[in-house]
Amino acid sequence: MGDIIGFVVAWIVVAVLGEWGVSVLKQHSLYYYTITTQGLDGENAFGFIITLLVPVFAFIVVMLLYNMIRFGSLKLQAQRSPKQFYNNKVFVSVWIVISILLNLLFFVHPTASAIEQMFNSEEARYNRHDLIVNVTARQWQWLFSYPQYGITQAQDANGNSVLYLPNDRTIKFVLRSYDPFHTYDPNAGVVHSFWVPAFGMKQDIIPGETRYLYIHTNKITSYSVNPMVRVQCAEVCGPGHPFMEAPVSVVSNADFQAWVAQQKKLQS
Ligand SMILES: [Cu+2]
Repeated sequence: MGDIIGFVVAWIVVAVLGEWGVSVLKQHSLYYYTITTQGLDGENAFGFIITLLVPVFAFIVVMLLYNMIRFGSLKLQAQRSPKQFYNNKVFVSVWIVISILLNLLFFVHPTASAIEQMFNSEEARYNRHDLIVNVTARQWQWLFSYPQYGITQAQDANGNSVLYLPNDRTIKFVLRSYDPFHTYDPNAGVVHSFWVPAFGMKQDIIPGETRYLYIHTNKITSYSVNPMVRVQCAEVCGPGHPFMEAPVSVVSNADFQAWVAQQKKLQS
């Protein structure tokens, strides 16, 4: 009985310390940096799972350490032999029932509820007010065009590709892999992956296919504020792969309109 009380006390102490650690982590953002509502959903789902699993993890680790220290064989030989048993039906039953319930819970939430949220964001496809950004991935460069604004290739003063987005807006990325500068076969593309770490989302780009990624921006920020705010290819696509990146800026709507006007001048 004394061992059970000792173990339970140790378990509670470690679990409470663990939960405190998780809450500190949450305050400092579990992901590196999140700038979309979708990224925030992912962060919340991760927070939900980790909060529930800390006591489970603490139980296993404390059980292991407690048994090693308390019932270590060297110590036992010198002292006494405790009552041996090979099966504790109550313990095994409770363990199995809790495991099944936790798995069922995680299947329903956050997994199934996240799928429903993804379907909801797909409905943005029918929303004409969303900002459309056409993304072309080539070896080794990202090209961005804004068909609603007549911008064929967004670039900075030095001619490098840049991605500008207005804050608090749903954006539909249309993703394709081909090479407009490849003279003999523009469709001889390879697999790339469109990844902005701060979006909390990623989508592979397959030659010959058109894929989509929907995000809703929720923070004014840029690559100079945090390096996670950049497009980075996340699928090995040749020697230039690590350098296949482009800076991202999320700006206010007024700043976005000013940028559009400036880009239009650059295009002509
Ligand atoms: Cu690539």
